[in-house]
Amino acid sequence: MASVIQTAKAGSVVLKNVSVEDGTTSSDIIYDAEIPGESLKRHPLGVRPSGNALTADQDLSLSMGIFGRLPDSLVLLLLEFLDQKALLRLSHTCKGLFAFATHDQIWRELALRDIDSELFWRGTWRSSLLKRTVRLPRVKCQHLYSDALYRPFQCTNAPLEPFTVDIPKHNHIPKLKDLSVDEFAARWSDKPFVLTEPVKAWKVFQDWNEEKLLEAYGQVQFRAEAVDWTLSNYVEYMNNNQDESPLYLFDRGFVEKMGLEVGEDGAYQPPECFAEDLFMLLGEHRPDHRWLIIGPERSGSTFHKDPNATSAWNAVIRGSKYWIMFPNSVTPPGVYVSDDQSEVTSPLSITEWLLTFHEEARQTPGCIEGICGPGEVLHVPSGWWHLVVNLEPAIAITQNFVPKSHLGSAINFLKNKPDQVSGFQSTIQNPYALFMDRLQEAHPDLYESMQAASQKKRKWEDVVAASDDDEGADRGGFSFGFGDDDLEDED
Ligand SMILES: O=C(O)CCC(=O)C(=O)O
Ligand SMILES: [Fe+2]
Repeated sequence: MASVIQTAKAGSVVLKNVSVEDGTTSSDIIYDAEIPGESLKRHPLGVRPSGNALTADQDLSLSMGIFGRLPDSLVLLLLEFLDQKALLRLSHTCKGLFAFATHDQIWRELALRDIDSELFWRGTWRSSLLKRTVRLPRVKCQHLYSDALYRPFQCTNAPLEPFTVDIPKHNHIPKLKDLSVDEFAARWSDKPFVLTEPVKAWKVFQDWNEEKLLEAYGQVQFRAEAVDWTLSNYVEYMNNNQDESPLYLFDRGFVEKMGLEVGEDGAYQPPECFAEDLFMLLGEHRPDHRWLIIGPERSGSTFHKDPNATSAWNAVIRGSKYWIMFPNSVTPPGVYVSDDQSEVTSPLSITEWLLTFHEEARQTPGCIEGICGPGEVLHVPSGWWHLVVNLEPAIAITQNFVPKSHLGSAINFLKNKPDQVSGFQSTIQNPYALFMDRLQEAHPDLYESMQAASQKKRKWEDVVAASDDDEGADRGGFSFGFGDDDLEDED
């Protein structure tokens, strides 16, 4: 078995007499990830990008048997079918498969496949699943050439700052001190902007930091993507992980779980200009509309539009977020949308998108970007695309709402995209009918004008369809202000 000796390199330890079946010798294995002065660009096992194979005189994949003949991404995909035991065994067969079978993304997939909320975070997914802190032997794999292994490492370690500086002048998201309801309705409900003042008066802005949250809510479970973890476990994860796309705490039940009061004199209060919210008419049946968001650097949200054609505000309590946004009609570079907009495909990780498409995006007309810092709140108008990345560990609250100016969009969405409507309790069979009933009851005039706009639009579309039949002409692009620029009436 292995005996351990200190080496000349400070902080690292070499294993002696390790029996690894491909002939790895003691000098092939180094313990400890921290080697002072080592370039961040170097993969911990020395794995290099695929292109290096072209000029290489050695290639570890030649000793990987059948696996060595498959594309590296397919090897990773196949390994996702294995369990812990099989992965451990495979990792002992040769250096190349050691690198693949210890790749932490595989262990993350394994953990998330059958997630256990009791899973205690130990720095890597592999250690957490094995229930002990296992420091990975640093088998030298500099003759393994694999983008599938190298790229996630590169993305995890790519600095984000270069993407956030030198924002072209016309791309800047405007910053305002505060806005009244009337100013918002008259000029701003279609534009992203940042308010710099109102959040600074919130109790949670004064109170919330990692320490205090842990003290008060450390044992409360919150939702982080597919996992329900205690806040204390999530914070352990947040402060010590190497995931390319870290799990993001995004909890819709935080107000109840934390026993918060919302409103004047409460823990927080929506800024005045966002107070008008017609989905409030749905009362306890309104779809999910507020979330606590916590995440480390690199965590964030890939490109999406907010649900049910709602608008949103996003208030940063701690940390900072970089936002890049596009209006409804401009699909961001690198994002592919199905005709009915029900499916959005884009690179899996935010950093991958930034590395590949950011430069082009910045030059795309309509692009708008900026950083939202602590105490600031950003407005996302209905229908706008946005990608958000945390530049440092961040705590935020977001809330979705329907201002009068986007009521048409929300109604049209509920009516014409029932398969894409989200966040309602499953007992609500017909969100559209429920909302229209409530609207008619509370605001008969508004209800009538929405109905009239809808009918006008339908008539116009009949005319266009008839003339298209006659002339084969394309006459899209006109709307009667029903606020539904990209929503086709599909009934
Ligand atoms: O903070 C974030 O990651 C952004 C969340 C988001 O998409 C939103 O608030 O609409
Ligand atoms: Fe969003």
